[in-house]
Amino acid sequence: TGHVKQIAVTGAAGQICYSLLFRIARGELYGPRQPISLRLLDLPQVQPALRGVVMELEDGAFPLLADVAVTDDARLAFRDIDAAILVGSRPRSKGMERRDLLATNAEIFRLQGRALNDVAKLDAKVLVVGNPANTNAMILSEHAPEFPSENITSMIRLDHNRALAQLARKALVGLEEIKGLVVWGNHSPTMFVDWSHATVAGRPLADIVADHDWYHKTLIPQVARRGTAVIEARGASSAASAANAAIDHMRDWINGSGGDWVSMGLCSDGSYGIPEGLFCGSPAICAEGQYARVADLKIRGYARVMLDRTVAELIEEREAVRALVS
Ligand code: NAX
Repeated sequence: TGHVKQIAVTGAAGQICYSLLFRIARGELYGPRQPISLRLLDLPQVQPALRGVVMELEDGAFPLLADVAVTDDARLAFRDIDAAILVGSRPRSKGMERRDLLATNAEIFRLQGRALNDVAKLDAKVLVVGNPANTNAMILSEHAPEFPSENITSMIRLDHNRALAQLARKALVGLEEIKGLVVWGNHSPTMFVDWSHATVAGRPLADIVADHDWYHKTLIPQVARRGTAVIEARGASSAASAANAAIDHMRDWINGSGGDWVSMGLCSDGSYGIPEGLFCGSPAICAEGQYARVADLKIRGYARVMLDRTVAELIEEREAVRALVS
């Protein structure tokens, strides 16, 4: 099976995966000529539900889907993988303290980090979707010391896509015409939609929209609250759009972003005043299976304040996790 791409997906019995897996099976990550094999990981108690998902994958009769394996063991799921999308995490249940939520997820990503370290190929591309995604990615990376931290990323693409869609609508331009948009920081209401580098046909997007009040008072809070708005309307959290963002993130990383910026949660190299080792939404350009962080941007005034604010929250999460283990 040397030429079949091995893709691990965790939380495979959950609602995001119910959309994600079928799109991967159609070939949306590696393209229409690349056979793939899925390794589905979820908890022991949901294995029956997972078998139902496997039946439906079979019933999709996907020509590219060479094989589907199901397991509750990360070491089996991650062996020799080319890519992993880590969606599974413990959601916050009623009455659960934030501390318990962090602790439970820290334990999940500690174990998965070890497994990744021990059995994955060093060039595997990993995306963490499960919340708190940035901090989970950091824990994963810390427990996979031999696995390159640059091959671990976290998802901020849903926020990026949400912002892009609203901006294109307001500016009356096509989505693909907007270049240089970035969402910085934590995947949480503190994330910062930065339009200060964004352009349409070389013209600053801010000049085209003109209404700066709208940017500050409508767009930024609207993107921040979008997840909650979807829950209120749908009675369940964003799933299809989250799966779509995960596909966009991985597909661009694998196939390139056509010269444009995308937002990815990247392990900080210390630039932009983001402490090294934190996973932070950042601008990147993808080409030939690699991403390059967009460097040397000027971050001033409002942008500086907003970036510092979301970074402060990431530092706080890191301290909270540190306090739990010591
Ligand atoms: P579901 O609760 O429907 O599914 C989660 C699945 O993960 C369940 O099947 C559960 O059994 C499994 N799971 C739990 N612990 C596991 C472990 N240790 N190993 C393997 N599987 C495990 O949640 P869903 O709506 O699919 O959302 C999944 C995660 O994505 C949540 O943490 C959610 O908060 C997060 N999201 C992250 C987004 C982002 O932009 N980074 C956006 C969408 C989403 O909110």
